[in-house]
Amino acid sequence: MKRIISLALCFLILLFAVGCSAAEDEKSDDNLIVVGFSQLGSESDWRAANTQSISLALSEENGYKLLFDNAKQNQENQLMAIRNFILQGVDIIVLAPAAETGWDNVLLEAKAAGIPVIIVDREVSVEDENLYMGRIGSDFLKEGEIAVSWLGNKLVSLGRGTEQINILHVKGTDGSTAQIMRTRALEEGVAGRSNWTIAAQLSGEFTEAKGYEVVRDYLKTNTDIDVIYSENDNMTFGAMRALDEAGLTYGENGEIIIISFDAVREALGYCLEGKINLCVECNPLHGALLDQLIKQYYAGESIPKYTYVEEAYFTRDNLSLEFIENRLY
Ligand code: GYE
Repeated sequence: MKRIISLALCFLILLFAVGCSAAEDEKSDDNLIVVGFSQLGSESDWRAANTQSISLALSEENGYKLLFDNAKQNQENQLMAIRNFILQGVDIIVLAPAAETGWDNVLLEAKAAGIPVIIVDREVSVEDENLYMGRIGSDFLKEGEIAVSWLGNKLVSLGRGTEQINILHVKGTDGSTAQIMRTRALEEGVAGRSNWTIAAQLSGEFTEAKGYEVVRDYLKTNTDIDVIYSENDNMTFGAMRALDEAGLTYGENGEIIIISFDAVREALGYCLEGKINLCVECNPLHGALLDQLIKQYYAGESIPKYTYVEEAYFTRDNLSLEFIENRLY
């Protein structure tokens, strides 16, 4: 009998505990800011670092409930995800858009539902800029201009300032701001220099697999290249593999100068080894800034329309192993 009573008592205590924690959960959930984050994909190391930065900053301990959707590089999936977030009545929508255009309707729907939208990373091109509250990201044109002017100086320092220079251009996802602006900087740079030519423009979609494939196929018929301008590190890794297979040399001691964007840890390692000549940084750490903007918004403060992240560029000369090891991405 004693045993039965103590069992029943345990059961009651358990029920009470479960009830309490459920109630607590409900209570704390109510106080959390619910954020629906439509991430465009997981195509690159940069993207993984961006997702991680935002997930860490918008944690439950920091007052958020994060609903995450990975669109796998497909804008249709992003439209669906945003419509789902609206249906679920989230407090804020964060959008990392695959392409610049095609957002007007869905952003109007979010606005009609009274849900503010913050854009991260690439830009959206919409008729009414009030369709989103603010954007956090990079100045992609500036990144491209840094690369072009570095190349000009590098060629002069090698005594090749007036030589004919053939540039193989490996482009990121067509229609994304990172592609549009990095491409614009290169095309303007080439237009302004009579001895530079773009040998070909290949579409590598920001992935290592595609970067490898397009460069490998190109090299089957043409190996007369002086420079590879690759719009992200993962495509660069693919291009390096294709060059190795074709028996072409590159980097500080090779025939082909390699310029890469993002400056993720692996690329900086290659840069330090002299295999990549220039890494232009694209900073994926948007999490803390995003958290700050959302908190400002809830405090009734106005938030800036554009917040640019800080970026640098790296060559073998300004890198060290210690710096690379301590880097967050
Ligand atoms: O450079 C690339 C990623 O939009 C900044 O997208 C981003 C670019 C980045 O996949 O690696």
